[in-house]
Amino acid sequence: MRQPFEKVPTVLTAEELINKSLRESMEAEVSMPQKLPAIVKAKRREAARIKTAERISAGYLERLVKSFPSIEKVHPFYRDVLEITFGVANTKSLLGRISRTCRVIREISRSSISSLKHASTPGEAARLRRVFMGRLSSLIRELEDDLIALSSIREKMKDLPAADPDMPTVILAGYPGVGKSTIVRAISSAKPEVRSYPFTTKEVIIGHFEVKGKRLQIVDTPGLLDRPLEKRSKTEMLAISALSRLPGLVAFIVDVSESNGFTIQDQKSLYDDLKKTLSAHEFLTFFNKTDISTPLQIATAESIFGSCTKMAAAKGEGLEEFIKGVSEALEKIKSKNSNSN
Ligand SMILES: Nc1nc2c(ncn2[C@@H]2O[C@H](COP(=O)(O)OP(=O)(O)OP(=O)(O)O)[C@@H](O)[C@H]2O)c(=O)[nH]1
Ligand SMILES: [Mg+2]
Repeated sequence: MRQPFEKVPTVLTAEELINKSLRESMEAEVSMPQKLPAIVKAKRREAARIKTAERISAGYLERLVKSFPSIEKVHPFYRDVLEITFGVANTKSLLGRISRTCRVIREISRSSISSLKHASTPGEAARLRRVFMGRLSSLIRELEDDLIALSSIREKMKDLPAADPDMPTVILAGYPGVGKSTIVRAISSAKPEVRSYPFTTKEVIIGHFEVKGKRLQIVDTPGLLDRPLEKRSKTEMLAISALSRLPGLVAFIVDVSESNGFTIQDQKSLYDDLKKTLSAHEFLTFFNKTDISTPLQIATAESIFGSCTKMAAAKGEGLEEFIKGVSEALEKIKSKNSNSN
């Protein structure tokens, strides 16, 4: 699974970067003929220390900025999540500040090395190097908050729930207790993964299954697509917006037996509500718990939702039809998308 934020290395704190730069600069080795005058040796030694500190600090910061995925190019799902967690504009200006600092470090290194040429004593050469290290340290220290923020962005982004936004995805929806988790467990080839959104404590459950050699992804988000719109908080809406970036369809599960405490009419209201929220997605409805539903309940569900695939997920009934239904619908969506491209 490719994840654009995987390549971002561990972000050092400002102090760690300063210490690393200073330590390695003092260990810089320069080989010089023994007979050189002391002042020449001092100048070469101090120049090597300055260059090493520049290479370690600016080099590290440049790599950090470069390793960050291009915000314009990442999948919109990741861009949405970045917008929610830290803000795309904030992230861009933070990366811009780090890049600017790199340029300033390179500049002051150059000018310190050229001042070294005029040093007349080893003591003066050492003083110039110390002045450089002081300026370098304060430049890096100014990035302290940016580095902390970048570290937290990295932590959140590299462990996102939607493992693969390019994989055809079935997003499960329906009131609590309708049997969504039962379906994920029953059709997933392995134990479904459980992750949390970086901005809420809500868990996202991702399962994978295979149809004719093709891997499909099934996503269950307890507590997210199971309530009417007006009861949701802003972050929940943003989570739904991120979710809506996943390519695929919504499988709406109805508990026809009404044993979850919601009438079929309640469930239809939720369905209508979600259709408005996820307006770009195709919806496919499934009737679950038909093993404990009365003929009247089934007839009512059919009069409200039309004819739908009947399941009894807990007993393993209707799972084949579920898989067939969603994979055919996903195929249709795919060919429609490739025709419109
Ligand atoms: N009789 C019957 N019970 C079922 C069926 N499918 C699920 N159940 C039961 O219904 C209960 C709720 O199922 P879940 O799969 O946890 O429902 P859910 O939609 O994931 O619920 P939340 O996670 O709370 O949103 C469990 O006790 C299941 O065993 C079914 O087809 N028939
Ligand atoms: Mg569940």
